[in-house]
Amino acid sequence: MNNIKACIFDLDGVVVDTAKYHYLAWRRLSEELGFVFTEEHNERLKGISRMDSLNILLEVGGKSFDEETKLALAQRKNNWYIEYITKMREDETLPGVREFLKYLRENNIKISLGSVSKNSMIILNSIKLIDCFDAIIDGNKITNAKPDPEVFLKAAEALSVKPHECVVFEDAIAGLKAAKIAGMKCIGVGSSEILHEADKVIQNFENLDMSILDF
Ligand code: B16
Ligand code: MG
Repeated sequence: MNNIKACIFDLDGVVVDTAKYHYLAWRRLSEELGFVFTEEHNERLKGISRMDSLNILLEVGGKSFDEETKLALAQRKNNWYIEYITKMREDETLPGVREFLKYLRENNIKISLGSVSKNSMIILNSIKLIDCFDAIIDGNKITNAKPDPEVFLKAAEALSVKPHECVVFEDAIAGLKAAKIAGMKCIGVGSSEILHEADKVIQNFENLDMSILDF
């Protein structure tokens, strides 16, 4: 038995693999600016806010711009990104996620999204997953990106549960840190070598049962 009452899900890299679309859009921007941005560079952007991502991209390309230009560049990237994510389909939901969300609800576990993405509603709409969440906390509702715990604390508040009653599912180190600072358990989704700060690590959501919430 445990005292877990809620699960909070990161979006990009946990529910869907949007990293490839972020990459396509950032690469398009780098090409316009005249330099190469590789998939390896893109790894550095996972879980990081849009403007922080742009700053890393510009550092890779050795470019600097004033704030106004940077906002316009980020907007340009985002417009391309939105083109891609509006075309996403239900079968792009990562393996086992849809079934696990349904299973949690059947077992009276509350469910929230906890993402820094400002595009989360577009994505959840495309993959038809909005109804699976009791609360949705995303980049439009927070002022501080991960590793600040704000996004997860707001999710707990929205679900009327205490932080120590929550488990966070995360694919990024910044997200694991945020969960820990929030006083929550966290389960890494991906490689245990990279996500060693997590309480547990899973490869995907297939064949999970309630024992995953035992700590
Ligand atoms: P947007 P998450 C994060 O989402 C992504 O991992 C990160 O790569 C992205 O830059 C960030 O959202 C902002 O996204 O530009 O759509 O607002 O992992 O917290 O769900
Ligand atoms: Mg993520």
